[in-house]
Amino acid sequence: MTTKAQIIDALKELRVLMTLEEGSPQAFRVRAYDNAIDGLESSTADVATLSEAELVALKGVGKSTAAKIRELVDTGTMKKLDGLREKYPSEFVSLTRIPGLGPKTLLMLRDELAIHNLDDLQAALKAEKLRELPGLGQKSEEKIAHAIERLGLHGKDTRTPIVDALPIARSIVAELLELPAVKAADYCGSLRRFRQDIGDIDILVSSTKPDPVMEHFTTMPMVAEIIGRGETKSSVLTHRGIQVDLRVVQPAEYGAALLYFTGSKTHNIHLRQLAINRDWLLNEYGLSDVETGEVIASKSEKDIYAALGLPLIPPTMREDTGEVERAVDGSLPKLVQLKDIKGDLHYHTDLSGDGRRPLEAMVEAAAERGYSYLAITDHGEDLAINGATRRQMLAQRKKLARVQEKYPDMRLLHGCELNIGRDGSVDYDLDFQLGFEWAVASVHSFFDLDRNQQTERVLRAMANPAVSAIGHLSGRYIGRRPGIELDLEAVMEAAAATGTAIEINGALQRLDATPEAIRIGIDHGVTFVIDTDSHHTNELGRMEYGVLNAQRGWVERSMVANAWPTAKFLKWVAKKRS
Ligand code: DGT
Ligand code: CA
Ligand code: CA
Ligand code: ZN
Repeated sequence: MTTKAQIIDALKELRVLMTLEEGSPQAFRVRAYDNAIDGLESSTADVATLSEAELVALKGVGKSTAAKIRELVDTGTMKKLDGLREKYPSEFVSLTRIPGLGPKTLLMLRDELAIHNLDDLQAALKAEKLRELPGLGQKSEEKIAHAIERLGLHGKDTRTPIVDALPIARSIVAELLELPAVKAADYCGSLRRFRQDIGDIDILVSSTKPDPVMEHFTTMPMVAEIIGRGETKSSVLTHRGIQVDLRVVQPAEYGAALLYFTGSKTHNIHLRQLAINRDWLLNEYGLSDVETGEVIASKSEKDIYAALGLPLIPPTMREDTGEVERAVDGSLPKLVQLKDIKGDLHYHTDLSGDGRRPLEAMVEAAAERGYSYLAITDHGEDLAINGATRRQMLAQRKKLARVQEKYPDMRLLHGCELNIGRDGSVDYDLDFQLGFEWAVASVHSFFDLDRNQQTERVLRAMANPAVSAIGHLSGRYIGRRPGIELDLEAVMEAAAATGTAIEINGALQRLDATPEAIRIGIDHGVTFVIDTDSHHTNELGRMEYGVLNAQRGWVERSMVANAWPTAKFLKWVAKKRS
């Protein structure tokens, strides 16, 4: 049984390995996988059941990729992929995440200095070996060492960015749920708490027959190595080097196990203390009376919290940073929910060089989600290759007015994603900027400026009346590109003072602003917007991730501008622009 998610996952892995093989992400064969992944993601067909000819008929899928997909579905493996995995082990591949290490450089490091993993690289940096190679110098050594530091990569403890872990966990859970022996399955641990990076994936299954579950789990095609296999507990390592732990528990204990394995450890310890205060015991099997051994609650998390006199604390809050105290005194924040969101305000069409679908299709997709309003924000002209000229923007504005007639229930705003320049100025001139009805301004360049300079440019952008929100605040890619450094106290204070919203970006590889930044923003009374930064109709689902990240920062509905009704939202938007 091969799912669409597994096929896409295999192609994504092939894509990364082919980048090494070909020496460039722009190589023809790499681009071919990009197009195929895009085609499969856009298709609504059950791709695992398609013939080779039917696969080729999908947009972007070529003959050789179609053959590989059939090979995976029919045999459970792809020879090409297996060969490349042998050639490039996962600990070597993971070095591609470090900025400054392109495929060509990495292969040179391997051939010239025998660098096969992070430990080797760090030893070579320490011995100042890189500077002896062509194209590298002392500067590159410093840059790479700084990136390793900022990304928090430390040998074996390297954490996996959520964007890599979540699809794997969801596909394993979906697969296990298909087994007749499985009553319920969830991923838990740090992933369920929606941390930006995870140590390992924890999967929990409810079943009275653990045997077939273990068998299935340890023989999945993604498994590279079985670390341990027991009756109710197993651990495996995937081909990409991610550890996955599985636990099978009895249905009656599922809630207690879910609570326990979701953690965090410190949250659990705090709850256990509340239990002890009542002469109860809380563990992975349930909440029970110490003296009689009688089980007080164990079936669901809600039951256990309720028995302790608490409302259900959302997984995103369970870090023991004050949530238990707030629950105890009845003042747990009412976190924003996906269903509260009424529109998207960072949204691209193919007018942006990196946009993938036309205006009509992008608007249609937003209407299907039932949004009350939507801002189109293609890139401003300063963004190399991807930006739109004044003429193009004005033409789009006319076109949008016509599209608006078809959607009486959704207010369309003509907006722009402005680029924050080195000095904090943005594209076009103020008159033209104010001609838009909404603008998100983002940092897309000069990532290396120091903290003062970065803070200054963002402050200057926020002082601009045409800037409604600051997009992806740090400009980071989790685990790959460290963000810009900012004086967050100063930024949030200015955001509140100028009435500029701070964006919470749902792109899973970004998840900006960070929960820490959000909490500082809340202290200053900042207004937030939660956006998807969609470039394709298949990216609207990111709103869920934006909401979960907002929850990690304890954001309530009232603080989110795009959770407000249309009239209130429009009034707020107009206020700063007037
Ligand atoms: P990670 O994997 O490093 O991103 O973080 P977690 O939170 O997923 O931690 P992990 O995988 O070691 O364990 C999963 C959960 O199991 C953890 O969040 C809480 C629970 N847990 C593990 N060990 C202990 C423990 O010694 N005491 C308690 N109370 N809970 C534990
Ligand atoms: Ca974990
Ligand atoms: Ca674990
Ligand atoms: Zn954007």
